[in-house]
Amino acid sequence: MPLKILAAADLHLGRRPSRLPSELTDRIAARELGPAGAWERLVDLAVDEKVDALLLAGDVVEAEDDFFEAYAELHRGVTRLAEAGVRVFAVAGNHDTRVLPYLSDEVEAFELLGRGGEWESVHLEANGEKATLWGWSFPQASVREDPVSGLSFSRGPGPNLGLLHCDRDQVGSSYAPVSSRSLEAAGLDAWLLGHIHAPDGLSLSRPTGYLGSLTGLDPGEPGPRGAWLLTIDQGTLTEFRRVALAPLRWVRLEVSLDGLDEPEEARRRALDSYMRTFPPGQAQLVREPGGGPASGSAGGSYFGPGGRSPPTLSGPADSELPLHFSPGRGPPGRPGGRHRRSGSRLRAPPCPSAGHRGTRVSPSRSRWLRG
Ligand SMILES: [Mn+2]
Repeated sequence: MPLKILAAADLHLGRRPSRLPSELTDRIAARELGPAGAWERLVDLAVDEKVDALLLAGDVVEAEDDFFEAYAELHRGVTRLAEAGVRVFAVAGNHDTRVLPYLSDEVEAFELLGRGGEWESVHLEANGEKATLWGWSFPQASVREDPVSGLSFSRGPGPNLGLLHCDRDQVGSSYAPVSSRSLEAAGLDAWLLGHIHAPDGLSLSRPTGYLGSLTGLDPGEPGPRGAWLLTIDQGTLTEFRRVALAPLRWVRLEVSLDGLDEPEEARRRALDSYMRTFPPGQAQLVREPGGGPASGSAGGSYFGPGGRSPPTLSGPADSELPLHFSPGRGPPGRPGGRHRRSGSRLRAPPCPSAGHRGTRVSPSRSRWLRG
């Protein structure tokens, strides 16, 4: 029996999805279409599929100062997961440096990793399979140092996974700037990242990158969204794929206005593009592989759920095909440092505040930033 892990990031519980058309919200409550609905689906999925652990890579909650509603949603979900025997691990992002420690103190089953900006590891074990999880949490909303640079991670048993909220390759960022180079040099088998809402195309052959927002929060977050399923079998990561469970999917339609003679022509072309994307008969209920049902709407740029049928892991993969993955880098070492729970901590050394090597800031990336 394999060890199954679900991972998600950037839930932003408490935020209302913006610019939803009234045709949609007349039929479906905005709650269902936003982070709260997505979180409920995630909990359903974890319970139904009996995963062993759920990992949350930060920015679980939208606003620290007014988190009562989000806290209630989170508390309810985590309690259900605990009752089902699913362990929940999270790291704090720049949005939830206070609420996650609070929740972790209140709910035993909710385990915050790397509290106060100190790296921490835990060992996961189920069905004879093992994994080691490393995490670091924002100690405050702004962190200008690379929390990975210069560290050596003593490998634990099984595949070693890093859980981190950070701003990758963005020199000078206030949101834990991390270079791809330091992630690679850390020697872990995968890095599950939060903060940037556009998901990377993760797979067994590309196991490090952004998980993306759990659901598209506005039209600037198009494409399939959801959680990622990792399966560990015989000591190896054997599956890494997206489960597109988001209740809402934004779709960008391309309409060429080249050679336009009169304004009315633009409307016709937009309609053509819409009809090609959502052919008649499919517009009202489009079920995507591995995800929940979605329905088209008159504006053509949005999907909404057609019902509450739960997503499933047994459908065809939404992302990449499974490939063989080799995690080994010699025999696993015993993690050193002070012990806490079943794992250990190591203190991050002071990091240089300047001179990070990173790639250039891409102007288009700033739109994904939810600082
Ligand atoms: Mn963030």
